Amino acid sequence: MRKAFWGLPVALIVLWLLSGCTDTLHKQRAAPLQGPAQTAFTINNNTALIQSLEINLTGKQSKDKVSLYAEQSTDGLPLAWYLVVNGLAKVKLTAEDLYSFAEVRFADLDGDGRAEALLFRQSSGSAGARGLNIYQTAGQHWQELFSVNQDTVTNDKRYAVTYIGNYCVAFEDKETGLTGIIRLNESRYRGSEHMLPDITAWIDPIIDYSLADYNQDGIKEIVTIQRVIGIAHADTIGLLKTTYQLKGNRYQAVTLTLCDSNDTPLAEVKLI
Ligand SMILES: [Ca+2]
Ligand SMILES: [Ca+2]
Repeated sequence: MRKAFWGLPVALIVLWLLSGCTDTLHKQRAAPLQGPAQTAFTINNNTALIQSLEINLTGKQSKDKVSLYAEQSTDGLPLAWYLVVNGLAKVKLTAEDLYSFAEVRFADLDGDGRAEALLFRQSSGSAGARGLNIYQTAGQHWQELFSVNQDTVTNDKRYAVTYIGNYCVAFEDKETGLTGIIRLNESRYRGSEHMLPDITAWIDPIIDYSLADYNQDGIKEIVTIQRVIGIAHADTIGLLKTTYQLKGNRYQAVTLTLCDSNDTPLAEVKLI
């Protein structure tokens, strides 16, 4: 009994001496409790709150507080995006495709009644490139369901876009074998017909994502949209659409479709 009585105060004094000062002890006690798989998010001088919202993710009565933070360089460029739920970091995005702006939205894509987190990013450039990562919100660690790495510059080794005369352009994607003929609207090129033979492969990065249950199986597909450019950047002559379907725990690209500028499909290849 006597040993146990003295044991606790002695241990506290030793801890106090090891820590060097009472202030450190206070900070250690004030830190949030951490489970093995949870990371408490700390705000510092380099983090900026971009967006904050409340949504019921856990199924409990009270709503969860979701915050989107940017870790920024001294000139304000994002170095990382964080999604934080009730003070715990669930997502840290530091890879390529950070873009300049970000926004989080929630939608139930797989039809299980639980919202997935959609982390959109947007560039400030003229192409209006957009990035999207999607996460399942169940469990301590959010599972990534969808992400796409894209070239921000035209990969002219992959695509061939050639004017073949008579207001027609031949399109070829050498990687997937997708080929098609894009018929141009003659009236758009009055006075600039001489520029048509100069059309070369110029495919913009993804500018938008369409999320809808196209095949009506209860699970939303994701369609990424890229512009096929004609004689100038303002001249969209076609659209390149990649359709992703949820296969197990991951969205996979299933088809690549070439459409004309009115969104009419011209040609399609299967990707799996
Ligand atoms: Ca869901
Ligand atoms: Ca579907």
